[in-house]
Amino acid sequence: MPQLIEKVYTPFQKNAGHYATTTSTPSKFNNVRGYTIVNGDINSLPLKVKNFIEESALLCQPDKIHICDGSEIENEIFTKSLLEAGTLIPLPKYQNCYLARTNPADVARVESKTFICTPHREQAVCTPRPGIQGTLGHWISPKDYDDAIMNRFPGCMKGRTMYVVPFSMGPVGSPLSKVGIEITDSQYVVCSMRIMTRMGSLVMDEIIKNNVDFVKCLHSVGTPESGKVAMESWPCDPDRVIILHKPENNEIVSYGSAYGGNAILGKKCFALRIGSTIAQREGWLAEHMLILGVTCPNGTKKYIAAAFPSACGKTNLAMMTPTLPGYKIECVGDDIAWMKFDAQGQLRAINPENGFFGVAPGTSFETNPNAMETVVRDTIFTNVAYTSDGGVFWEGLENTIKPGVTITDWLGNPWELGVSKTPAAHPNSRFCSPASNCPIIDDKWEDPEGVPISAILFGGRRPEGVPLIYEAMNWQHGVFIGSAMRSESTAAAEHKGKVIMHDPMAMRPFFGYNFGHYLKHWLEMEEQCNKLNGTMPKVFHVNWFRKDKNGKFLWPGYGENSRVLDWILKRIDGFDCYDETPIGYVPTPESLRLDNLKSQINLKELFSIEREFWLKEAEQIQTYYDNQVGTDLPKQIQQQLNNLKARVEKMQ
Ligand code: OXD
Ligand code: MN
Repeated sequence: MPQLIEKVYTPFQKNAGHYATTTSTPSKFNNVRGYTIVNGDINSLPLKVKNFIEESALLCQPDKIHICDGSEIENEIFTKSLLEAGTLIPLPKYQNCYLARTNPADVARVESKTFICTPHREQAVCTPRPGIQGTLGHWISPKDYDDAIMNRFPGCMKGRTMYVVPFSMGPVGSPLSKVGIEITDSQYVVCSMRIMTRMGSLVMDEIIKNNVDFVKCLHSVGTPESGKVAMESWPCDPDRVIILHKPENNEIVSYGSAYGGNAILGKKCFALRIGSTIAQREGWLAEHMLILGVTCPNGTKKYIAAAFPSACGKTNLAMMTPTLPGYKIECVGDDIAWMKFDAQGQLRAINPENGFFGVAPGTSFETNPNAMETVVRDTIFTNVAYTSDGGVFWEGLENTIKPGVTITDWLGNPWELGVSKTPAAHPNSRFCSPASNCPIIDDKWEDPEGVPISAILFGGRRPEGVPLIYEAMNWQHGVFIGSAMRSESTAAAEHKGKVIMHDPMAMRPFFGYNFGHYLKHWLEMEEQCNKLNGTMPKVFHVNWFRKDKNGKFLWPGYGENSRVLDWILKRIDGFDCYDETPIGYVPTPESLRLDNLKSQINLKELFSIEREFWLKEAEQIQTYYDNQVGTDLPKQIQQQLNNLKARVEKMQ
């Protein structure tokens, strides 16, 4: 935030007569408070916390301040008031579940309005080729950052309560965890943060006891310039949304949206954008990855992390019901992994989140029964449809609708199965559920030491050319594969249509610093591991989404992906069950278990590696690097691409 004591004053003076504080002396802002503390004791808080609250209050001018304790009773009070305001609709078919419907202009992350602020542009983003629009994040100068705040925040919480939410990303007290304080004027956000993070007095006590630094997160749903909110039950200011990050101050400022990653600031803003900058400084990795544990029939268990772009099946993989007999999958997390080497050089991961914020459409008893079991308790659904029997509905749940039950779509209109032409649920509608409700949550999911990671998977939606699985030849090759990831766009962000987009490491919307520097950091992890005499995890690329010429998926996916995990486990154990190809190692035909598969698999097509396709792919990766990364590209990554080109050129 700008240095409030001095800077808040300027616009306040400009707007003389408009703001109550105009004539007050800002350095004595205790005099100009004008708010009541309705919960918590601000004077018992460490000075840095108190300052953050008071500066935010001075800027936003709420009527009341509520310091959240995270208790059950507090949550009940907020839920009741959200029900009264019409923000939440009860779902009596389930236990303690509610539906929120947003302003239709506030339905997804807004990447185009998400910025990283650093003194110099090249610290935050790569320098694209002249005339080319950069796609690896947006930089904002410190001055524009301050201006953006001062143009939006002064007085934005007038008439509202400002909630102070202390939260921990990761189990409270774990050496891998970090804490934050989110200040927000949305009870919906508070309730969501309570599900998605460890939140409340426990965390404030940790800040007080250990004097730990916290990430400052300021959020307001905003007040449109006209002063009129379009939808009382979902105030927001979509025209002026802005999501700001200032890594050098460990600071996040978000205005205008109450939706998901824009507002639940522990998630993308903290755990990924600010998290990746802290990780770079401290020598670890903050990644857009699920974490799962897989136990094979002989009882050995391995943990795997996997990076797929938003809405590409991370939650489904993390909660998979394996079809291969004797296998068991347990879920540690479905979206974010923080990974660090321990003293023995073993990479260990925690899931910094406490809940799932999963994409609802497509989730069903067939595709993800564990998620379905998770969401029927303690869940806030957003922008799904609801049913006259008090339940929810979305695309994929057609066979759950009993005769006579009617459906209301996410916009509140009657919706008829097989008749209505628009989707019942918004394609980016979500469930927000506690991870502890997941029937297959791993018993080590809250282990403060994290779980040992044996393999990292990269993947995306690639309808053409990319085989079901291939293994990187070494760490550098693996980092290259991650950097060259591409995937069909989805509804998780504001992109239009289905285009194959570059989404390096599945992190394109989430880098907190220059992508070239990020790759360098990834490459350096190997050195760190070697110094500790550890073993690097193996790296793989998977693609469940390859289609045949008629547009039909070549691989059944979901539980059948356990067959792919089985091969990965064999490779982790050092079995020599691969064939070398120009793009990496693929399973020998007999090593990928296809026994008892219900459908016939065209293995040849599923694993075909076409010279023309890969020449073109290599060319497109080169263009991408040249256009987007430029001189920031580490030379080892360019070398990996040269090697790929040379190997593909030699193909018959
Ligand atoms: C998410 C996303 O919400 O990636 O997890 O968009
Ligand atoms: Mn995600």
